[in-house]
Amino acid sequence: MARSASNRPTRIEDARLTDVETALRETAAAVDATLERLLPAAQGAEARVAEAMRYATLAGGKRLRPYLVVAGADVFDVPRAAALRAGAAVEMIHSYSLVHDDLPAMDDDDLRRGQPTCHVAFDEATAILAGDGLLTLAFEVLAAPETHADPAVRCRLTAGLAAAAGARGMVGGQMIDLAAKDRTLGLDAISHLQALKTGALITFSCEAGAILGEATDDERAALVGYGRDLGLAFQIADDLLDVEGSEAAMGKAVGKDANAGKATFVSLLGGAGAREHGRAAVDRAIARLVVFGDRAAPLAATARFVIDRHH
Ligand code: GRG
Repeated sequence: MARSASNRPTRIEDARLTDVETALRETAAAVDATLERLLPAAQGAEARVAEAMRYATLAGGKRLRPYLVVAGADVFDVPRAAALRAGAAVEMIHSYSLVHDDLPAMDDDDLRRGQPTCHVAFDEATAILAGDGLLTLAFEVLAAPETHADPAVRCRLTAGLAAAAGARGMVGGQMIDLAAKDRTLGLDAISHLQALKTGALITFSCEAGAILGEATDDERAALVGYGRDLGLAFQIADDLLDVEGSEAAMGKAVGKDANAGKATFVSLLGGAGAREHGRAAVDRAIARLVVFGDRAAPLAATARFVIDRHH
């Protein structure tokens, strides 16, 4: 199933943004079907938390992270069902992080993915439990034999996702972000915060395809490098959209960072400077893909899409 991609040609510039939008839409539909199966409605006294988990995960979202898992896995011809399970696990972690980020104790938001946030639609305690349930279900999914026949691969996936989501990754980034409310961060500190808070999970999404495909160390490192630069470009685009986007298009409150006086790539570099910083990250991300040749064309197109996206 797995095979080395290192001896393939290096032409990857035929990447098209419209193809990314179509592929994202198609993958989102497949991810949604997978999530629907993994998050069945429950019976009994505990049904409310299952309902809140479904509410937080199934209603919307671009599904960019699962798409990255699938696009990376495609480089190694990983069976689609396995990639979708790993992508669904990452999306569960992402959805949990949004539920907890929106809580009154954190960002206190009312709107997410175009609908009332989980704690508004249910209640605060249920939203906390729904996040906990999604966090733990993600690892249950990765640890199951349906994700990969080889227990060592399942172990690598589980450990990788745990590291990306935990205190040295997303949770650590959230801690830095909360602590930064009372002081202004510079470019290095903002870059470190980004690499942990949003970058770690995006990087793991890219790496997961290489783990599933039992890629060589060099191939896995190339996808990790690609993921780091892509994650930076994604965050810069998010900062730009926070200034330039609308609540209707984004499905969440915009202008919050500026209103809170928080430093972002845009406040530090200006709009044009931030976009240039993001484009440079995209160029670096694409350069990492040379080892994969034509097979990485969708990943190259995705990098360009991420910085130019409108929502
Ligand atoms: C609470 C442990 C914990 C972590 C929260 C990621 C995060 C950490 C909070 C989200 C805050 C935020 C709005 C960050 C900016 C970048 C980002 C992650 C945006 C949301 O991701 P998208 O655009 O959302 O992929 P969709 O809804 O499309 O999935």
